[in-house]
Amino acid sequence: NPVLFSAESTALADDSEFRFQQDVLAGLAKTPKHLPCKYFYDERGSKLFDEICELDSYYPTRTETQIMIDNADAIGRRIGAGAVLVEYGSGSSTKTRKLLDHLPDPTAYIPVDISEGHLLMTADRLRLDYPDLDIHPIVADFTQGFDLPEVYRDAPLTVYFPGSTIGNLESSDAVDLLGRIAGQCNAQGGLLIGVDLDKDEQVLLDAYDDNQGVTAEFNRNLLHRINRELNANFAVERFKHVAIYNRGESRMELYLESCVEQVVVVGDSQFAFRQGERILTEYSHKYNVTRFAELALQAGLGVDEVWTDANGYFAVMHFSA
Ligand code: AVI
Repeated sequence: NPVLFSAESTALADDSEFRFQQDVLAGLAKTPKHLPCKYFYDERGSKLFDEICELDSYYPTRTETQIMIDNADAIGRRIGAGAVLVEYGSGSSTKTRKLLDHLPDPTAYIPVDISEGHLLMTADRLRLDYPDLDIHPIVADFTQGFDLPEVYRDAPLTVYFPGSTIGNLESSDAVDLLGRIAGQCNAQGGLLIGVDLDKDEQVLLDAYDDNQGVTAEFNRNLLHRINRELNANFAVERFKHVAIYNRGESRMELYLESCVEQVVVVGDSQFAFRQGERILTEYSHKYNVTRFAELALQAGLGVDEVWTDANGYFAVMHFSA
């Protein structure tokens, strides 16, 4: 079970605060301005994201969940007996329970998440419900790489990466991350990943610009976070949420658009905005099964099996290294 030393946790927190500051200052100094989407997820951002997942118009969560339910036995057989399951960006591990329930005699579950409080609370709950399973949480930013416990080196290791978070990375970063995953899962293991598929533009626009304004609030929350944590003075109501579909790149793009000409102070720095100038806050790439399999192949992962829904909105794919 986990041994989390507070000194290590403090170092991680200091390091991540410093990175946040550096990334924000560098991103706002770029032309066009850009803020990394991984910073959406402070406490309020994570809650807003959970609300997005409940919206009728946000199809990915319920579609992926249904694919997992409909194919639970086949997925369990594919992963096989005695698995060590490592989940990237585990959050509250809701989808994972369904998977764990269908795995034959799993050895361990290793949830990996950047948000320590959430992760440890979830791990405690899981220990109560799965007393025979070794639950070993790791506080880490999986995009930066992390070490797995040595004890599981020879067990069949499956990386579980649901939610289509891979789509939030640019393709070269996605190949790098998939390459690191290929290095983690051994010959008996593999990767089980959720991939959002390209589809009708209106379905995408409704999902990323919902009529209740939850996604708009989720996007703008990044500015509230910067104000609070980096001593900034964004007038948040002077930025509007913009979601566009870039057909050439098969991706949704989220922006915060300045409604007026204005100057914003972040710590000791100042940033000028023209009226209508946008900050890019997120890409959400939409693949097709063949294109994603080709991307994974560049990282040394070969596709074994694919499960999709009747509309072809989403795919759950299994790969081996
Ligand atoms: C986490 N990620 C897969 C979500 C997505 O759909 O790209 C984040 C999100 N952005 C706006 N709505 C949801």
